[in-house]
Amino acid sequence: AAGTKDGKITMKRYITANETPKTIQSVLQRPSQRSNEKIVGICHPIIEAVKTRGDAAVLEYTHKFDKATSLKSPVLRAPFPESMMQLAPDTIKAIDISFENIRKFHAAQIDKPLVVETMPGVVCSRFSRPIERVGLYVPGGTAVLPSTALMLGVPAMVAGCKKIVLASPPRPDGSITPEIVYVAHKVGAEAIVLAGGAQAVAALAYGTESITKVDKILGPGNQFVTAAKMIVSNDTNAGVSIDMPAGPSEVLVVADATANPVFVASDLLSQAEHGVDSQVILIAVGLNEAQLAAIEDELHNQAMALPRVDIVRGSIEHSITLVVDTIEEAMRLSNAYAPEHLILQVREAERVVELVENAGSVFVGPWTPESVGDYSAGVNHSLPTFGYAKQYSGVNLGSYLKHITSSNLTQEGLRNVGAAVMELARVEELEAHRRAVSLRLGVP
Ligand code: HSO
Ligand code: ZN
Repeated sequence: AAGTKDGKITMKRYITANETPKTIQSVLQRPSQRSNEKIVGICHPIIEAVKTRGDAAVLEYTHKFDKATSLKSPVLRAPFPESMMQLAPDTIKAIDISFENIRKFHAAQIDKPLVVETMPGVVCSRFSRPIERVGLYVPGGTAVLPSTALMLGVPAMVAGCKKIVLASPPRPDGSITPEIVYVAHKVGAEAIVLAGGAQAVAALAYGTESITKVDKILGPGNQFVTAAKMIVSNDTNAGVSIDMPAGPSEVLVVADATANPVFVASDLLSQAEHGVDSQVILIAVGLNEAQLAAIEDELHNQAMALPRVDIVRGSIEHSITLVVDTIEEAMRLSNAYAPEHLILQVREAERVVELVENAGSVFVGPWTPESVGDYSAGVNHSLPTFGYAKQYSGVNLGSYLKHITSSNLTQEGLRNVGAAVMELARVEELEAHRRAVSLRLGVP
């Protein structure tokens, strides 16, 4: 059986040619999430409490949920003390290199203002301005994630957001991971909210005595964070937007006979170790029994040597291998699944990229493990999960900007377009609209 307690750690295998399309569709369903209503029901009173009682409520929840009972203030303000960002030189170097690559890639996304003359004398333009205040949620939980602080903070800095506030649950001693403090410092954050969950989201959305209200909240999180983000973004009185809905992390690897089983297994496992709810899918293109067995043996052996083998067992339990005949079929299935991460370990991987319709981020060829994108290549790792790659982009520079349009007409321009405007105003029976043109042009 798949990923059983002491048996072989292995993904359930399906040969698509032997199954009905319906079966394949159903095995590609994401594992269902804990009832959303229940989570929402838990979040509502927390959000209300923070809204009405501010800092005191945030602190109470942090004492309760994060066990940081000694914490006196829910916020750490810049300039952050040196003593809170003491790091090994190698760690500083790794953060600095990653920071610089992420900065470069996101700086290249700055778009020049667009100017189009649609008719003589009718000039339309579009330009961008940063969202003024952003709140960046960096999850706690089973791993510390300074890389997420980089992925959210660097584009905010590049976009020119005036206020950058991080939020992350503190450790039980009330402190925050020094790597996260260092990143907060590097991106110019004004504060770190020492809270997690719905209480952190509420504090960012509504503000408290000591926490700045923000205009947009970005960042991944567990189901409580996601539900809270949905709730506050639906509250028209909050005036806050969010990046995207989030679900458990996932990877889909497409591998053919040219793929190295060692590499394939390591990529599957690097996603599997994130959490028991992570999902990992292998689409094997034209592999025979021996080739499939080679990957499966690698997966088991590498998994057994991992410190987080227990988490891996959990995620591999609901992960699958699909054996298909052609790369076209593989990509059809991948596009239908819309993976957060898509890894292509196939011949002519670059050409296969052209077949990608739905994916958060693509990793091309044998030398591109997902880890490079998770940390240091420069691409963002805050990506749409749970099939949302069908309609959402990952976090990018545009996530921190508004695009504003403007039009600027000359008298000649108004003459050129005026008749169309007046006619449509007449059709819509909006006479004041029509007159705004006719009075200017001196026509009836
Ligand atoms: N793969 C995760 C990001 C991450 N990996 C953070 C390591 N640290 C979701 O894209
Ligand atoms: Zn990862």
